Amino acid sequence: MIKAIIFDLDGVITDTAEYHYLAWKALATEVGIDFDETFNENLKGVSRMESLELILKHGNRQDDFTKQEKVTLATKKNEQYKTLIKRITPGHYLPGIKELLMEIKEAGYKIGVASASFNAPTIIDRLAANNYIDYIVDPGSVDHGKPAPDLFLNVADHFSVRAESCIGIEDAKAGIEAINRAGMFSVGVGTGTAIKEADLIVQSTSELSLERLLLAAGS
Ligand code: B16
Ligand code: MG
Repeated sequence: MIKAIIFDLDGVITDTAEYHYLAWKALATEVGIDFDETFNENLKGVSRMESLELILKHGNRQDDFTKQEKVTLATKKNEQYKTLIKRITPGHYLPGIKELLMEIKEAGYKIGVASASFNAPTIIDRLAANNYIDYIVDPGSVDHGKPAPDLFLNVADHFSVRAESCIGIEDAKAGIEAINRAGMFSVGVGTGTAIKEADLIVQSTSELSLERLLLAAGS
């Protein structure tokens, strides 16, 4: 029986991917690396430092910086990102998500957020979504990011529910793998092949409803 529904943030609750893209693009340009939106898909759901490594590798510059210099680069990207997310308002939910959160909350299920982002609490604040969300994982508190299952399992642990009693919703390949490895029912949002391993696939967040989720999960 389903007891908790766990949301990814970027690409599921709100569309911060564009802001990550703009901030990484600016940083990459500074170090002489170019990348497009197709490459950017690889960064979705991936942690800040791992994203930087992927970008440097893409530009064949992974050995050109010390660890400290890499931290400085990642911090610089994050400062730019933090400026961009100041634009987020309570009007910036992805289609149908606010209504879905309200529906789930009213029905008495637990709602968790399993995002790789250290900025998740700020974004949830800016959306004014705190009333719906019972728990946000601190990504610094788990050993491994997505595609490892840790972030999702941490939420189940917090709610004292079994993984089989959770539905996880994601937009990224790494995120779907994390949910599947956690042993939860996975829901993929999107049109590309990234989410093809999900148990249920929808093209847009507007197609999600509590009834559809529960039916698909057999609950
Ligand atoms: P931060 P999600 C992920 O969010 C983003 O998709 C990914 O692009 C980003 O690098 C990661 O959060 C870390 O974010 O730099 O803000 O800590 O999809 O897991 O909600
Ligand atoms: Mg995401």
